[in-house]
Amino acid sequence: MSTSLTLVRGDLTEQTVDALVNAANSSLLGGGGVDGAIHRRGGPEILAECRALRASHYGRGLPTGAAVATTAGRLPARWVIHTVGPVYSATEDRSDLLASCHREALRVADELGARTVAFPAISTGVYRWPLEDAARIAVAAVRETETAVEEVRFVLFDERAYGAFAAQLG
Ligand code: AR6
Repeated sequence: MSTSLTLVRGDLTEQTVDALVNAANSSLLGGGGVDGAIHRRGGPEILAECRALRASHYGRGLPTGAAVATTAGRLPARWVIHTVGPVYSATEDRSDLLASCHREALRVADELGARTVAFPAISTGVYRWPLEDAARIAVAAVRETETAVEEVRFVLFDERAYGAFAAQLG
């Protein structure tokens, strides 16, 4: 089945979908940006599950490019899929790790049975990945992934990010 890729300009935490993807860090204990907004609006249940996952599986942290799911707490979604994007490097090619975030998030979505999944522009904030390049990698990774997810929605916070993703979907 083919997956439709859609774009929305707005706030990830307001999306009514089966699963929201969080641009987390390997501690799984929250942070700024999308991660901060998810924990703030989703409530303490999400952090409680993240702590339990750390204790049971990720004592050394969730590796970059990997993904894991928790409840979405009070958010209008069933699950949050946490993934850790790579910090941008001008000297080392880390694009496969960024692609892996998208592949792994969709693999976890398939395990959960999620049919609609919303992604932020992973690594383009605190982790400084140039938007146009990140958009190219993200869209290509989703297009190349075999998944039962019916809609992948990229949710972009501002006009520049929206434009970068729109150019890729063109
Ligand atoms: N909805 C949609 N997009 C958003 C939202 C939102 N509510 N808030 C920010 N963005 P970032 P990263 C955009 O920094 O670069 C955290 O501290 C933002 O404009 O959230 O992967 C984590 O704990 C940018 O385009 O994630 C990690 O430590 C994009 O989301 C670290 O930041 C991603 O920005 C991860 O950095």
